Amino acid sequence: MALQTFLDECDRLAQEATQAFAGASSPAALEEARIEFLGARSGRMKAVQGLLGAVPGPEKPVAGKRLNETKNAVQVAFDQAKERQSGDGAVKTTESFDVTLPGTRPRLGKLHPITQTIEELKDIMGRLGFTVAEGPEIEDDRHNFEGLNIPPEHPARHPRDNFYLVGDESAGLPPLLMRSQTSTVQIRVMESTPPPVRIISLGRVYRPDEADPTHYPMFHQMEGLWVDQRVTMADLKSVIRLFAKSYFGGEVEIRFRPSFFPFTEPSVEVDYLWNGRWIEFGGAGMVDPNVFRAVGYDPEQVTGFAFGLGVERLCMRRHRIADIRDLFANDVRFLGQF
Ligand code: FA5
Repeated sequence: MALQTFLDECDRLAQEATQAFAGASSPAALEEARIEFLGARSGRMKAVQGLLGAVPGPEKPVAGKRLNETKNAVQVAFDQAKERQSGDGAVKTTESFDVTLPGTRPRLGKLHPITQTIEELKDIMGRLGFTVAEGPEIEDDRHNFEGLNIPPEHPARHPRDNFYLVGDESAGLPPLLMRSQTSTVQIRVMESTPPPVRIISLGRVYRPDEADPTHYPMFHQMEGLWVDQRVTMADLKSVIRLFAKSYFGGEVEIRFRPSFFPFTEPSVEVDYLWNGRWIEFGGAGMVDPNVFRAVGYDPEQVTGFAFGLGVERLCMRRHRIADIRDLFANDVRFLGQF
């Protein structure tokens, strides 16, 4: 091999390796380039080194010297690239940049409007003396139905209205379901706490409802329960009114309508007025004596009220959101507005 060819080969290698190392944008890319040029077995440096034997004897010293220079240059280029990537290189780099150019603004994340609403509800109810209780989203028959005075033949248990999970009674596995209401937490709290209790519980509930502007198959409820001696329907109405006034700022009109729930007697539904329409945002009532008996409370000693409000419906009215589905479409252009 002619000396000149060998020297050209060395120069080309040095140039290409330097470019490759400088252009490697990640540690992985740099490592790939290192293997290509400096790999001990089949790196290109190794290949050029192998050509040295083909240079005629008298010209070998010149060729060998150039080979060493090339090795050094490639190694230095690699070391510099490595240092630049390890971070502290950023300080030492001599590259200049324009500090007056506008930077890339990081986009600030926000809490989901439902999360914001939940925080606010806890705050308002906290001021009314209610503490927060929690319960599981996967529930059993006792807490979702039986303890709530919903007997086995009651239509509220129908599979069309509930998301049941597969259970196998023959194997001793009781049927479970995604809770259809937060009233389950009333039972859990009263089972484990003697009266008086004054709690709220906020969380997800699940129903096979068709999605439309005011319904979604997963939504949130705020449950409230106040049990003590001589708690009355007047207390229930006062608390709901105080709550609505505090949350909506007094501008909202609400009404109570007689209704029925197996776990309260008497029962009401609560509506707010919006765009000339009454929209139901919750159910409530005086705790049924059967519920007290199921948890071991004496209905001769205590009375209480309970309510369950739809968190989405509260959030929608406050922010004038016309369609509940917008809350769950995960479009940041929409969610970023709140
Ligand atoms: C209940 O779930 C009762 N557990 C409420 C209750 C608690 C009554 C304690 C008495 C004592 P209801 O099924 O009406 O009631 O639901 C309550 C609220 O949840 C409704 O008023 C509505 O605001 C909201 N809601 C119901 N279904 C949906 C749905 N598919 N999507 C969004 N919100 C819903």
